[in-house]
Amino acid sequence: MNVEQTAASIKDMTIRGAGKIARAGASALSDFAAGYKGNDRETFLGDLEKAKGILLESRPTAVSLWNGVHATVRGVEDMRDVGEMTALIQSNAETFIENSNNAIRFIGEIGAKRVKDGDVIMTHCNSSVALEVIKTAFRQGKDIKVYATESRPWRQGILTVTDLAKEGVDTTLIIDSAVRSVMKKVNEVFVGADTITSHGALINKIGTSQLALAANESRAQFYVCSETYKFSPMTLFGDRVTIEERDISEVVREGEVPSSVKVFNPVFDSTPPKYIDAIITELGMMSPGSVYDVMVKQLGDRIFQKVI
Ligand code: RI2
Repeated sequence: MNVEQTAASIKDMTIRGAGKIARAGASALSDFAAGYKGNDRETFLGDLEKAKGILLESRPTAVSLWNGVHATVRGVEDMRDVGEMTALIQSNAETFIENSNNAIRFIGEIGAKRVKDGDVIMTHCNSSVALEVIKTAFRQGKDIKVYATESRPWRQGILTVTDLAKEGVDTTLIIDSAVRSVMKKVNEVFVGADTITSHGALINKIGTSQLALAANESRAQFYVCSETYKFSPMTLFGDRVTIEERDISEVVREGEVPSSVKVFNPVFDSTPPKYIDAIITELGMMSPGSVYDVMVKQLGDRIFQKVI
């Protein structure tokens, strides 16, 4: 898929999930580089900038896309000619995608250790990383039960329960408003992440913060399963995370409510760090309070470069 097609598929959610959109962005830039015909360095850099812009405009909240795109173009400006630049982009993209896939596996192995035989788990929306934790625990022979939320309006919960059922996991679908009532039975909550801020707040699918509050109330553990490329460098410098709002047609059919009624359709919400027991990353389990240190270490000298 070319850059425009990839951006359109991310926007209309044919490609969705914070990790998947990051890998799709990297892959689109790799294809753009592989198929590039010209040999003027400045023209290439201008065209690359446009391609990055098209991808980054597709969805505003998940920093994974931003980090995937920037990891793919890292070092390009230091290259002498277009041949070197396109080769670097392809190799960066390959490395990013490989690391991203490995991270999911590591997180699965680390997170599964938090699951005990007989545990009841809740998850929200459709996170490939949270699902990897649950499936790894199940493959280890642990007897588990999973409650998965429907996740209106896109109902990604249907993907989640289908995936878990294929694996053979004892899975129950619940409507979003059943979260607090069901939480009484739950030992652990595993959710994914779209973005994690420098002070450890989680930005994830709308409704995630309700699971966190209900888990806190009933003393269930609340775990965030997140690769470190979902940590947002921009938040280090004070930027707020833009919460995507999608079309109201996702919530109501035309004419279903009086025209004077306003409909609000935010896609993500923010869970404060105090409700998060741990963030499970490819670097290990960490507290939300450790995110700042990890980000600064990972950025290294690049912290002095423009990341905003
Ligand atoms: P993985 C999804 O966003 C959900 O919010 C999910 O928790 C998050 O991405 C992380 O997904 P959307 O694309 O990277 O459905 O863990 O809006 O697959």
